[in-house]
Amino acid sequence: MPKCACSELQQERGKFQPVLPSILKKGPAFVKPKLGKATKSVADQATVKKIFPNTYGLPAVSFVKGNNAAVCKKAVRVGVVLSGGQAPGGHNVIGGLLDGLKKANAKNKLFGFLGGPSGIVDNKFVEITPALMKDYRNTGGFDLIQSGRTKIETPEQLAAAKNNLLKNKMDALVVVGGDDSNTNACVIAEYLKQQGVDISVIGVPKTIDGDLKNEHIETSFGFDTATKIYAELVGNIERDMNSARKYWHFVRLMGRSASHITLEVAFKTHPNAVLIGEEVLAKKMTLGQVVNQLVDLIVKRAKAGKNYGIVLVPEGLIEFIPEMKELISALNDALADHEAALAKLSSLAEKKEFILEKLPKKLADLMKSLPAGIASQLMLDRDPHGNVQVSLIETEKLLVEMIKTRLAELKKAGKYTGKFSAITHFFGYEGRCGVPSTFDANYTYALGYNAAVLALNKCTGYLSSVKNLTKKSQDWVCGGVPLTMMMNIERRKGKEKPVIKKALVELKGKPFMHLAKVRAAWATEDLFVFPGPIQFFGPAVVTDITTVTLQLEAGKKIK
Ligand code: FBP
Repeated sequence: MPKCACSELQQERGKFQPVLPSILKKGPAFVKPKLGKATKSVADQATVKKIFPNTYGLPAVSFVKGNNAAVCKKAVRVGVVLSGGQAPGGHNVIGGLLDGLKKANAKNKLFGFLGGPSGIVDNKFVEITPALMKDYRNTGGFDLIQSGRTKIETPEQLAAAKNNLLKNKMDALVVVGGDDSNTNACVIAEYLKQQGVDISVIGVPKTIDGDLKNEHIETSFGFDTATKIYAELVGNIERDMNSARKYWHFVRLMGRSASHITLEVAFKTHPNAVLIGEEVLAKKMTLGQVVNQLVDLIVKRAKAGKNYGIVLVPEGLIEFIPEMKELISALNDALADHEAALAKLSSLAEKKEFILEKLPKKLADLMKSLPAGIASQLMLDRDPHGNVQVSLIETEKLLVEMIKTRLAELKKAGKYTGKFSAITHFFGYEGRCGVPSTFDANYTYALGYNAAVLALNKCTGYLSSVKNLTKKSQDWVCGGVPLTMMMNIERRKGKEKPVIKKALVELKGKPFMHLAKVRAAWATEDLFVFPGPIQFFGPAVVTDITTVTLQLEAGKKIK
């Protein structure tokens, strides 16, 4: 394993000791699980129960003080895997897990499966010792053991995973992932139970997208840091724009489906316009209507002498526009149904021609009306979980092209005299491996430590839950939430599948309602905020601040 080169900041940050919730502070011997009521899945209960007969309906678990020294007597071996997209704080999950295990029994061992879930199937792992962990504490990235998007689902993959876990005498597996990876964790937990194998599977809620949340998971880790990084960049652009006053900036922000990242970055920076995919869907807006809404703003600002502005666009926007959603869903099915035939065609152009013939005429016409680049991007391979790779679809460029055309029409009709010079940006990968904020450093450490406690208590099919997050980390509440509780049935790769339901932006939720109140003023009055970089040292008011989303959800008032 290569030793990483350390920057000055990393060396100083390495000394930071995350603050554990008080309940976990004395160690796993002093906390006992308290079981809540039996749970049910968020939807499609009968179907989910049938697919997960052994892990369905488990009670939620909370940890309370108590003597539980018995769980520390036998030395255990635990495997950990990082799954899916990177998110700041992954290394601290591993650090917390290691420290929780070692605190319980110095003979406990932690192993990291390499390269994501494929490492379990291929039996590639490394022991994570305190010495190895040392250089990775409080750092961004997943490079200690890397990540991957392999989905363990075929009978062969499941059997290989089981055999490798047994061969390595593992007592538990911790899967650090988003909604799809944790769905997969539940599939593995259920499979092991069905096979009579006594190995616990615990999930940890990771994703910068912020769409893995519910009453027990107030936020997924990484969201805090990633949105702070994007907000710094957006704030810098706003200041540049406000200095030069000659460009319109269109910034697409990551967040595959939900628009939480865009909403949070908007709260931190007050852009002139912010598109929220969930609102576009609820209002059943066409692409043309989305464009016209932006054109109206550009014309209005031009009349006030402002030929500049900034628009935030969620990367998942395209999937929320009803006509595009229908097209993408038909494309998903057609690509899955004709996989073999498509594999024989070599160029993307040939594949596109082939697929156009398989689509209903209305959708084929829509596809043909899109700029060639965008139509090709819609055809790209789905990820192993069946998701469209929206990070590769340049929606911001599509919007700019359509806006230019509309403004030219208005100019011809004498209804617009301004100048429109647009610059596009995409911020995604820039934020996924940043140095975790103090919030994420503490949160991820607590999630990992808590996962160790769940594993020692033989809980299986649970997601590590640490809540009460707007309070100081000492006051955070720890426990586990059953993975099946979050599931529903969705169509993936042309088939109905059980998956953890994504938490989208709620239009009746406090964060969106707040946006609805303030955005008209942001549109015209230039109330930009320049948040600057994440602070790791200094007054708590700048180092310990949590997201506006969390604060609003907790009922706090925001200016
Ligand atoms: P996870 O849900 O696995 O955390 O990943 C989310 C994400 O960062 C999205 O925001 C983005 O669309 C996608 O990953 C990009 O995927 P990839 O890393 O495969 O390019």
